[in-house]
This record gives sequence, C-alpha cells and structure tokens, in this order.
Amino acid sequence: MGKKTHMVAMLLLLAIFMVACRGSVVSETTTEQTSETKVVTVGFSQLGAESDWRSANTDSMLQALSKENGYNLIYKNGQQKQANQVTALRMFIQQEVDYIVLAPETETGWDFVLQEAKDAGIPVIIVDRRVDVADRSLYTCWVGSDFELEGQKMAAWLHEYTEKAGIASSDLHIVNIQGTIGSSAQIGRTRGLSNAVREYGWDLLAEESGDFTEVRGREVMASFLREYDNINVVYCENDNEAIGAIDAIEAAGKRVGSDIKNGEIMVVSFDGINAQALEYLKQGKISCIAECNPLHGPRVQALIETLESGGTPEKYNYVAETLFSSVPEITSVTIGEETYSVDIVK
Ligand code: GYE
Repeated sequence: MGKKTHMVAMLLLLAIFMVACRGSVVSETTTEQTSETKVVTVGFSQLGAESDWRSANTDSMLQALSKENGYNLIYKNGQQKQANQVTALRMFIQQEVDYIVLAPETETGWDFVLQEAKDAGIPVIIVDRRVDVADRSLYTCWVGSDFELEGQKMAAWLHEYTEKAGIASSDLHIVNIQGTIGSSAQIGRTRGLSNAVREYGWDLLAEESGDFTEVRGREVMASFLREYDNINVVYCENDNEAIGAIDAIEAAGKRVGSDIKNGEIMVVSFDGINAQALEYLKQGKISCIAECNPLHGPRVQALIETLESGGTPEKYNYVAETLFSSVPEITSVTIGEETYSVDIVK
C-alpha cells in the first residue's frame, strides 16, 4: 500500500469513527429527551371528601394519573373550601405544571384564577361539576355527568310510579334533601325535581341542603319529620344523604319503602357507588337510584393524551348513566324523545 492510499484509508476510518460517535451521542440525547418529555406534570385540585362518590372519584384519578402511566401528579384536597382550591391552583401555576385538573366545589367564583392559568399558558381540564365563567375559553374542556338529566330521569320514574300505583299527583308529599348549594350536581338535580313539581302538581313540602353528607342528611330529615307529618317521598341528592335520612326515618318509628299507599316513606337518591346504599336498594329501603359515575380518571387521562398529541378534545364530554331500582314494575322512563331503561336490582 502506498503512503497516499494509506493516508486516505486512515482518513476514511477516522470519518467513519466520528460519524459513529456522533450517531451514538445524538441517539443518547434523543432518548433522554423522550424519556423527559414523557413525564407529564398535572396539578389536581379535588374539592373535598364529603361522600363515597368523592372517594371513588379521587381513587380513580390517582390511579389513572400515576407514575407508572407517565404522570407526576400533584394532588390537593380542598377540604370543602373554594378558597383552598384557589390557593392550590395558584400553587400549580407557580410550579409551572403542564396541566391543571379542577373538580370545583361550586360553579361561580373561578374567573380570576382561571384567567391566571390561561395567562400562564396552562390548559385547565374541569372534571365532575362545572364552572360558570363569562369566558369559556378559560378552560380547555370538561368531563362529567348531565345532572339535570339525572334529575329528570328520577322525576320521570316518580311520575311512572304514581301512574302505575294509581296515586293522584297532589297526594305526593315530597321533601328534597339537596346537595351543596351552588354545585352543579345540586343545581341540576334540584331543577329536575322543581320542573316536574310544576308540571305534575306534586306537593313539594320543603327543600334544604344536606351538603351531600350522611350526618347532614340525618339531621335535615329529622327536622323535616318534626315539621311535617305527611311526608311520603324523600328525594335525596346523593346516597350518603339517603343513608342518613333512612336512619332518621327509622329512629322516628316510621317505615321506609315503596308502598306509600300503606304508609311507607319512599326514599330515592343519586350516585349508586356506595355499598350500603346498594344494599338498601336491594332491600327496598331505597326505591330508585339515578346513577352518577365517578370513574373519571381514565377519561381525564384520555383528554390529556389527546392534547399531548396535538389534538383538540370535545369541549363537553358527557358520561352515559342509567337508573337502578328494586321496583320491578317500572322498566323504562321516557324523557322527550328518549327512552331510558331501568336496571332492576334483585
Ligand atoms: O353525586 C355526590 C358528591 O358532584 C356528582 O358530589 C358529584 C356529587 C355526587 O359528593 O355524592
């Protein structure tokens, strides 16, 4: 081999070596970058821990937005106070999280802090209850239930019941143990009942908040029973209140059940996640439950994944839900054009 050829061969080898080195450096950096961008930091502000529904909802969120699934989740429990939730959101903004997920206590009072999140360029996903803000671009999307439809379904079920049992509308004497006042779940469920009261001429004796808790459900029911002696339907805006209300009714020496013609007091409620309430449903102590599905974790995860891949999710994402009942005669209810089947529980 001549000197020149030798030099060329050496240069060639060097060039190959350098390319190989660069290749490996580049691919190393790329791997590092991908594994870094894979961790998505989410700040989740949960409103509190008032009910079994809420606990199931929190668990579902923590499971879906887990480390194993590629998330760094900062979870804050608002302890039933909007001020705590606002503080949590401000902290998430300070920490420059990638996404904020908010399960708001009540609908109003979010404009300022959501504007701050928007100014910081952080997308906000609302989960469960809604926010009532003048500018809807302050949040990216929402996922949850149609609470008014839940109320309408329950009212339609009660109407079917009176028809089948041959009970006059004016003989339905209802008390409503409402949820947390100003929360979407309360607003929608109360509205579903009020509209039916107007439409059918039912006797709505009283409405008072039981704050979605068992303790308040018991207290409110006990005071209703002291005030009225003709209550025959208790509309509880969640299962925990229903459990409390049943305690109060039985403690007052009265019977719960669907046979209101023979003096039983009918209890109906919302959620269908609480084991005790489902047991009461089987026993006939609760006559009907409008399902409210709390398992939003995977839904929120899917919304984040859509956003991460550059997509635009639907603004409003509704969850399909059913009615559960132990009264076998009513197998479906109709609202407008839609017919909803009732899952009969035995
Ligand atoms: O029905 C109740 C809870 O916002 C749908 O809040 C939720 C409601 C749920 O505490 O049990």
